[in-house]
Amino acid sequence: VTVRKPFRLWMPILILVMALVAGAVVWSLPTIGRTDNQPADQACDVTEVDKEVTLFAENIGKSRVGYGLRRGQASIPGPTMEMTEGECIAVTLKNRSDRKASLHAHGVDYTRASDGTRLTRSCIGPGKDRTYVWQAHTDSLRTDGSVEPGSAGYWHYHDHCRMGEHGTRGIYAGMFGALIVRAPDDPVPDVEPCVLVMIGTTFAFKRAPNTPVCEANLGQRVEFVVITHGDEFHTFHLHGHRWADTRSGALETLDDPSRIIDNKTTGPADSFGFQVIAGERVGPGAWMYHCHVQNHSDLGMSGIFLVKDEEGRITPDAQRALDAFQGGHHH
Ligand SMILES: [Cu+2]
Repeated sequence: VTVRKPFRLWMPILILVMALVAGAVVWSLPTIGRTDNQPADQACDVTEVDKEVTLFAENIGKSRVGYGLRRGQASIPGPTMEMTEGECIAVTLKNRSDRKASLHAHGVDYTRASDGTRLTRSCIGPGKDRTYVWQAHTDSLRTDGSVEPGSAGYWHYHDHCRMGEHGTRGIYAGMFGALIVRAPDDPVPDVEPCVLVMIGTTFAFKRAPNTPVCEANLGQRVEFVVITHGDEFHTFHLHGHRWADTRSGALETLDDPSRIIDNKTTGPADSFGFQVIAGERVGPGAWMYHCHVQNHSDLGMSGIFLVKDEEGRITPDAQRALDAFQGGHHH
């Protein structure tokens, strides 16, 4: 009896050890590969992407950080990314800023490896590079017959790592940009999209009269992308033009009942966009855009949509309005 006693003592210990090992394996399964950046970890094979982009994160002056396509070209907002449904894009971030940085996208498909957060260990330190992979899918029917929407939309990307869990300091430093995903049949604008980012009581840290001037010739198709960041809610208003409150800002058919608006309420991390025909029914001019929260507009949240004539000349009327806008704001 006494001979078998040690064996009976060993059995529970052995079972406990085996359970611990099994538990450790199961626990580590979801995290295997989380710091790697292998094709299998991404939403699509990084060796077969449709587009490759390099983005640099760089300090701008003392308090700002931006993204740029080349060294020394960081801007706020950063470069506008464009994708078409069905495409996969690999964005290699070269962090040349002084703190941790990442890319976190809204609206598209990505895996944990491209989530761009501390939680998923997909931030990178200063001097490091990392490739983030985004996939935009087309709409389709699920097996139950319901519609799975496509990725098309006016989205955005931003830092999620600078000096905290949520990228708050990155966003307030200027680390954000627009991400436009088009459906295959979407019309393409005639001029570069006008990206307006409402943050604090500014448009991308600028107040009137230093806010962006969106320019187009009469009759051109112009695309606006409006992104909100920070802690304020805003109401974006554009003079002389209006759009449908839909995914693209357009109506699908003549009897599409979607609401037509020229003023939209937005909150932090909201984004929307639309296309207008510059000066349609109203002609050339310096048309104002502004936040319609009155104390925000009074603090300088306004700018100009400059519609020139068909040959690209600024009309005398538009010039007078531009001068009044410049002279009416003291900063
Ligand atoms: Cu506002």
